[in-house]
Amino acid sequence: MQDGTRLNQYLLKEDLGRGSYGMVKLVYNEDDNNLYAMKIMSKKKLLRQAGFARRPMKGGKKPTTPLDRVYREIALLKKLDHPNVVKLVEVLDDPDDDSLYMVFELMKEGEVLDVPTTEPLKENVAQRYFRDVLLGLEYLHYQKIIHRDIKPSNLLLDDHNRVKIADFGVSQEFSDGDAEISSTVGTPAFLPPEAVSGVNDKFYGKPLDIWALGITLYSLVYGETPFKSPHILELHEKICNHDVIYPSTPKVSVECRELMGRMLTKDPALRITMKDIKVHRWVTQGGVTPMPSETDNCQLVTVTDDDVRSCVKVIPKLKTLILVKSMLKKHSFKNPLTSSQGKT
Ligand code: 8R4
Repeated sequence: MQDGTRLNQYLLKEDLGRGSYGMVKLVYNEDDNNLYAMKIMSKKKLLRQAGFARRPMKGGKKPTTPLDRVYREIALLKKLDHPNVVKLVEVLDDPDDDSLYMVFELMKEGEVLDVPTTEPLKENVAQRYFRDVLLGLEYLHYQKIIHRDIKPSNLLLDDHNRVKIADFGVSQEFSDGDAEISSTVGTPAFLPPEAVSGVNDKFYGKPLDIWALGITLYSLVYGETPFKSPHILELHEKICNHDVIYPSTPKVSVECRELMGRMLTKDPALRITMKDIKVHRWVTQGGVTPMPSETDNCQLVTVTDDDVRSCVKVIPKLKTLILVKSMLKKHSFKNPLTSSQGKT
């Protein structure tokens, strides 16, 4: 084993990528002889940035410490069970150490598309992926979770060419109706006008995810985001005031452009909703392939105090943790899974 670092039954291998709140490594589970993806996070950082597990608590049972909130959120993530949401298998925690380890099913093919690219997806492939993301996102919204960072690099492919949503690092739970969001986290080029204009101190979460989904679809079919600038204020200005330009190449159908236009509607109140995207003619191929209903796609997950208590596996103090940390400093962002298959 090149690194030789171990955490319980997991042998730590190459880096896979970096998400919003920590890095993700390829690991080998000696108990079941399978590969997994392990996200390594710092509890301190989670608490300091307070971007994880912000749950608006309206009366009722309130968690005692901020760390309780983190664990409650982990308990929820662990209970999520949907074919288009990356499955969290196990969480390891050393109470005396700052690191928290989340073990996910491995998505062997990695990110759906590395944007920008000169080789965007064919429209029919983008459509298949988009339908997967729609179902995953509908499920998250149904669980009252706003993802807040939908983008191609957070959409992962498994070996059956199915897309699953990853990186809940900045996700937010909301209580009723829709979340009112105030801070701006997420990726600048994927943020909607209401989040960057500076005139609103509150905006809704679902339309924010829908806008990001629109930028994502645009990126999948054109290979780049519609609004670009190296200067953040200029980027914001474009997002708020510029029309979306649809290049003449690659050729994209009017149906697809029309859908993108409705997701990229500047006014969040006029933006298309999940319900209407699901029956849009580009998504259903004019009614030929309808989407499953919300009822068929979603089942509400509830989190009990017992879930919170049992969601993490407590691991004993390990000298190897020091090694893991030193490994965190040297990262390569290549996909060792596909690059080892002889591609150059
Ligand atoms: C991430 C789960 C991935 C996974 C993009 C997170 C992010 C890391 C960069 C998304 C993940 N199988 C996060 C879990 C959590 O919250 O930051 O299963 C996986 C994951 C990543 C890969 C595979 C993967 C493989 C190759 C290249 C890139 C990512």
